Amino acid sequence: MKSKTTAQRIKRLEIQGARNIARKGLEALAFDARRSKAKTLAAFGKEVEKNSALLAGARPTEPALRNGLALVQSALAIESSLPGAKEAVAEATTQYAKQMEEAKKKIVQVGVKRIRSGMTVFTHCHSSTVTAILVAAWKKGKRFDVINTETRPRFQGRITARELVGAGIPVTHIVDSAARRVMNEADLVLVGADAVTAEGSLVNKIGTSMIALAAHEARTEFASACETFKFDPLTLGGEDEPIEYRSPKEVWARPPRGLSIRNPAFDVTPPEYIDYIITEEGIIPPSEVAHILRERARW
Ligand code: RUB
Repeated sequence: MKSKTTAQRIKRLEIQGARNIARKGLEALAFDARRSKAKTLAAFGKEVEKNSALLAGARPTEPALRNGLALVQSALAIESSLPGAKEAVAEATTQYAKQMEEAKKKIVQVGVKRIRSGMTVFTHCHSSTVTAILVAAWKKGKRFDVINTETRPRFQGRITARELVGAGIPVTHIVDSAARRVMNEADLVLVGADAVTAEGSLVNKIGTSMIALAAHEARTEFASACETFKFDPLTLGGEDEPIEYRSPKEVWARPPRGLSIRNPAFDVTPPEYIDYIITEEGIIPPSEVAHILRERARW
């Protein structure tokens, strides 16, 4: 699919979740690069740059996609011929997709070990990484319950509920504001991540930080399952993770005139509320994020 169409689908949440956004975004970039009619290396470079900007701009809180696009740009930068450049885009996008897939497999292996029979896992929104861990744990014979939020205003929790129920896992669905009410029943809060900052803060679906607070108060373990390519190198350089604000229409389609509505898509959970992050490099504390980002910056 073309970059323009893919960017629109990402904006509309027809493609949602950080992994899917990164995967589909890079596939679109590679698709356009393959079909490019550019006659010179410079023209081709401009096309890739324009498509990258279009895809990256679709949703601002997505370092997994941004990191992949940056990888393509650096692969392109060392090419001196048009065929070489085309090859470089194909190679870099395939490589990144492969790395994402391998990382997910390792996260699932590690994550499954954190799920014990008899426990109740609380999750929020729809994270393909979290559902993969839960489904794999269930397939291994672990028997546990899940509580999941509906996730206003776009109800991504219904995608999670459908996937887990489909796998045979018992799921109790709650409205977001019931999180504190049921927190004492949960043994582990497991959520995904859109971004993790250098100071170890988790940027995830709006409501995550409130759930983390409730978990902290109830002494319920709080963890995120997150590939290290969601760590944002820009935050190491001092930048804040941008938070996407979406259309007020998602909250209230026909509000009374004069009402102001805010619709932030993500919020920030500080490191003190996060017990650990499940990554492809194993379980790490939030304080480890800066080390990993610094190692990457050295490459
Ligand atoms: C989805 C969301 C997910 C992360 C991780 O938000 O917050 O928890 O993206 O997902 P949205 P994954 O629906 O607004 O994209 O583990 O699949 O990368």
